[in-house]
Amino acid sequence: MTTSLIRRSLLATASAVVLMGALLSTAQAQNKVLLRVSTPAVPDDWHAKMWTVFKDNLEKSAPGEFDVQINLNASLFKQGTEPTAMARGNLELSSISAFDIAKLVPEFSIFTAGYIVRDPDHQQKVFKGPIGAEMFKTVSEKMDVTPLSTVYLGTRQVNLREARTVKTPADLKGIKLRMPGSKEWLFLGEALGATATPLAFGEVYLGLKTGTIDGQDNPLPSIRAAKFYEVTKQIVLTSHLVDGIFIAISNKAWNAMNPAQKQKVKAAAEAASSYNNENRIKEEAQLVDFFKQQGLQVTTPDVDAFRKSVQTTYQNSDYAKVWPKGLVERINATK
Ligand code: KDO
Repeated sequence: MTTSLIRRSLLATASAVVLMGALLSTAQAQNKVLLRVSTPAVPDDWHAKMWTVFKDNLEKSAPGEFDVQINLNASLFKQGTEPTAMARGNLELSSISAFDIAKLVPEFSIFTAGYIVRDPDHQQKVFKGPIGAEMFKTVSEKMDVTPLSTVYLGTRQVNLREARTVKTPADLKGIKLRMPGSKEWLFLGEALGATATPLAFGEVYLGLKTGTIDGQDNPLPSIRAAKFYEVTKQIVLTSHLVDGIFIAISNKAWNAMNPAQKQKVKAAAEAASSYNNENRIKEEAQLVDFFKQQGLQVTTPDVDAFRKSVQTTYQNSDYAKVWPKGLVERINATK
């Protein structure tokens, strides 16, 4: 064989080895269970970071078995469209809100109502108990997604571009308060006394900066993580909604898993929620000082006046008509 022939045959063998390696790694990747995550959360918020906890936890309990792909900032699916994407098989995981669920499971709107859930501990007890079990069963049947754990998003507060005196809902009259874009969210904004304006989370910073909106509502940790404090002057501690989101998986992905895989995925979701909940509760307690240092006014309104007005608005609404009889009382009695 000539030197050039030897070189050519060596090169051919080398390319074949590289090709086989590439095919093998593709095959390996294909054997992994693909878990695509989509969330509007910004990277510095706890419910964004919790997905890394989920991924790491799963990698430890089931090395090489899952391919978890995390997409933050609503980069894969627009805020609020995740449940549809999951039902269609285009997405496996997301953290869905009570508001997303209420669109398809009307009785779930009870958890979109202000001043129903008392605090993060009450929230966990409600969703880990019989009420949660009943509700999640209906969610799975009607939405084709399975909730795995309950994430405390924080207690929502009103955050204004210009400072003003706010004691009761009447003081928010005429304020263009940004809410996420669904009628359930807008109803909450109106119940607070404001003029609710729909806008996606990713557009809120600019809206506040340019003045197309007068304010927005979110829990303190999200106001910090999304830097809304840079473009607002006041936080009114209305504490109107102890907000929860739910780590949920598409039934298509869930039903394709064996029992051991399901158990590991559920455990990873619970670890992620716990990480979020602990850190968020801790940070929430410290943030009033931080915002004051940033030059914001942090004021306390007449919370009872807000509570009465918001509760009456919900009780008299069509939403309350579909709440199962006795559910409010059962939620209140959960301790
Ligand atoms: C928001 O848009 O105000 C909201 O807080 C609504 C939540 O349900 C959730 O979608 C959240 O945004 C995002 O995860 C961003 O923090």
